[in-house]
Amino acid sequence: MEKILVIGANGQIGSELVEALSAQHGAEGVIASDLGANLHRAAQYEQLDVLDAVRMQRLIERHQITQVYQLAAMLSVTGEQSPLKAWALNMDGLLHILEIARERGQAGAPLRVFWPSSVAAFGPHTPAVATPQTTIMDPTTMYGISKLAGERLCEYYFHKFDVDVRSIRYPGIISYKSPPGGGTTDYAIAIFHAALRGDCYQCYLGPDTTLPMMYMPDAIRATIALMDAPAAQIRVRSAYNVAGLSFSPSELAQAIARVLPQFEIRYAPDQRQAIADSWPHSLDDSQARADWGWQPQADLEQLTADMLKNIAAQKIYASRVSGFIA
Ligand code: AKB
Repeated sequence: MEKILVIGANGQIGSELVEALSAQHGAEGVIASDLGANLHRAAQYEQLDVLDAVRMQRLIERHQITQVYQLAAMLSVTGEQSPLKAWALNMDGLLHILEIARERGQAGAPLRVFWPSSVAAFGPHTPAVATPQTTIMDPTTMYGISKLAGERLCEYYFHKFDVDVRSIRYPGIISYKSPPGGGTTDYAIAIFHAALRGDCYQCYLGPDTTLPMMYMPDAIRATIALMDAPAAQIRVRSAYNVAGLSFSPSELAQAIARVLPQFEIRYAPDQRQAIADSWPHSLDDSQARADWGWQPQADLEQLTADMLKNIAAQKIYASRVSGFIA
């Protein structure tokens, strides 16, 4: 039986991953962990600072963990506010778990590791359309630099120490359950909340800034499918491109306006524009499709309808909108 530890369980992806893994393995098979309190009422929860390697190791031994999802990280915008902290958190968090996995593997108790990379690992010289799996990577943010370095570490630990580590280059993830934390793609969530409040949304990216995005159910499916795939099928040990959908703020605004015709958007690009401009518009994910059967499901219309319905059902944001039925 698998025993799974999710580090960063209070975050946007972590909270939904714990739910999905508990549905698959039973709540007794999944331990959520994060810095503070058990925000999402996980059935099993341990406080853990990803920088505390000793506690991490004890916890993994005590619970006889077989799989770890190490999701704790600082994203692109907050990373630029504190670059050295972003480097320390993103790199040491990964190194600690890779070292523990190396030691456990050598002791005959192998640990499978998931670590998230990002489209932020690409840069201005990367081909922007249908970005290939293997290409130029020259990230300009500390977050992106840490993701590229992390990818190299994952491949290194796989080849050198046989650590079964797997990774995805996440696009911007869109979800309604938990807020994102300091990314460049966060506008694609905030816009729905503004629309349901009846506010004109002031977008910090220009109207034509196309970025790769993914709806959370697709992101969770991709993550678990990659971790469940037989090791022999995983031919990429840095990180896989996975595409969901690609759209610009104006295309998303038009999709929202098809449901809420009174919705308005205004554009006031700020320093986040430069980050977005250095990232791809779309990804070629043929390797993930071939190796472990990746197939995205959500399209822009579905995503828009689902986001509006679910955020409205939370009631907090829907009060000033008339004519929208959740
Ligand atoms: C961010 O915007 O920083 C993240 C990412 C694309 O990794 N959502």
